[in-house]
Amino acid sequence: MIDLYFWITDNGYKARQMIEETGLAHNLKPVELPKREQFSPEFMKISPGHKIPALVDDDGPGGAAVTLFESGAILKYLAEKSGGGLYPDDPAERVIVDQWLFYGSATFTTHAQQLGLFTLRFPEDVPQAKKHYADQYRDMCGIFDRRLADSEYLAGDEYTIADIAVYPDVHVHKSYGIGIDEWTNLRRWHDAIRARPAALRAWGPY
Ligand SMILES: N[C@@H](CCC(=O)N[C@@H](CS)C(=O)NCC(=O)O)C(=O)O
Repeated sequence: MIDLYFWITDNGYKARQMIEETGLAHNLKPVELPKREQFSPEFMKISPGHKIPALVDDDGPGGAAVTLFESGAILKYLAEKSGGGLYPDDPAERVIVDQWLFYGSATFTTHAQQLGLFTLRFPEDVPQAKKHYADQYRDMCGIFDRRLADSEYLAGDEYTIADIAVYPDVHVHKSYGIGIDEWTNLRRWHDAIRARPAALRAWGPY
């Protein structure tokens, strides 16, 4: 059984959306960040950087228990464990998935989080920072839109873990004060993912 350590944040939803897609049996373990539960010694044995998402699988590779943090690593792990097709076997297709997966995890979400920080949580109004990160976010929406003009999903014709790595920070665009209707391909991609049964379950009650 998999224990998935989660909170209602962009990275948390990536892992939850993925595990819903796979259908793998799991326990959802909320880690309430506002209560600083991520700093508990028990949780930090699993995620030493005190970040969700994380997981513990008592039936990991070779049958041994495994602990794992970092959303991108979790998406790859769950895809390979489930064999459900969200991460292709073909090496040529994998490099495309990896490219957009890492772009989503390392570049897009990292900037979107800073936009969220300065828009929603920072105690002072810092207009330059808000503008800088809003410009970055909009630039990346344009990058996704141009990619999605040529391809149904980010890595090609099929929905993959690369899409799951990007979707949450597009889905919460309104909370960042940004509309996405001007990017028609991104809007089409977003609405198709939003309608997936696994996504509806993942963004529902926990
Ligand atoms: N690169 C990491 C980022 C994870 C991350 O930023 N997690 C945030 C919530 S979205 C967190 O747990 N923050 C709590 C903390 O840093 O104490 C990933 O992709 O999993």
